[in-house]
Order: sequence, then C-alpha cells, then structure tokens
Amino acid sequence: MPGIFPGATHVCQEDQPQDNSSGAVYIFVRNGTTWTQQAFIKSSNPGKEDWFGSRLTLSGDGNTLAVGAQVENGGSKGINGDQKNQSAEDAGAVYFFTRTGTEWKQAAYVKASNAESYDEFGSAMALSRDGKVMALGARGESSSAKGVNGNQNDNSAQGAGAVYVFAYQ
Ligand SMILES: [Ca+2]
Ligand SMILES: [Ca+2]
Repeated sequence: MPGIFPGATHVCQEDQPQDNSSGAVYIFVRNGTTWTQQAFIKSSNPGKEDWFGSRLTLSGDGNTLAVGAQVENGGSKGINGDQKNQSAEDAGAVYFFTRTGTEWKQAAYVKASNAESYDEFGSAMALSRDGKVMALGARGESSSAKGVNGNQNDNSAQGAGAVYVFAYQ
C-alpha cells in the first residue's frame, strides 16, 4: 500500500515477508467464569493484505458481527457484488455475519456505494444493539460533498473520508 496520502498512518505494517495478512476473527462466549471459543471466522474471499479483522463490531445482543478488511481490493460496489473482482486496491470491504444458536454464517459482503481504490471502507465501524443499523467509515474516501447524501462521484478532496449507514431487514 504505497503512500496514499501524506501524513496517513497505518495500524500495522504491510508487505512483511512471509506474511500474507489476510486476517481472521475468533468468537468467544462466556459461561460463568469460563471462556470458550465458539467460532474461527475468515472472509468469503480472503486475499493477501486484506487485514480482515483489523476492525470489527459486535451487536449488543451478540448475534450479529461486522468485520472490516479496510485494505481489501474488491472493485464491486454495494451489497453482495462480485467478490472475485480485485480491481480496486485497498478500497476496503465489510463482511456481515449472523449467529443462529451457536452457528455463525456470513450474510453479506458489503462494499461502499462508490467504492474506489484507497478509500479504506471499514476503517471504522459500529453496530446498533439489535444489529439492525450499521455505520461504516471510509477514512480515505475523497468526495468534497457536504452533509448527507451529497455527490458520491466527486474526488476533489483526497482523504476527506465518509460514513455510510446501512439498515438490516
Ligand atoms: Ca490490499
Ligand atoms: Ca471516490
């Protein structure tokens, strides 16, 4: 991930030899004073230097989980697009998981509506207590639009950042 914009700092080092950095998430549940691992989770399209798990958020009821891979390279836009499209370096992606009983499964592959290279979608994340509202940040997004629902196609403010809000039904 060569210099995207001056002054940016990154949460860890990329390009480490022998380190593919696709990332993983581990779920634990507590019964009394005992913690037990419930799941080992990977994305549906793990790739080198995705950083899946570098940011995540769990709903208050513990039944929904959103995991960011802020430097995932997917070039699709919106929900459940082409996961094999790797045309947008470090655009970022978010993976949404739900739990039924003790079973976790991926329910959505989420990309920004205006996903582009170096946006780092998923660099900040929050889920509501019931898991039905999700707010996702893309710190590198570059539109100079102001307020809510401005021009997503603008790219005149490099690294301005943007937030996307999703509702789950
Ligand atoms: Ca990448
Ligand atoms: Ca853009």
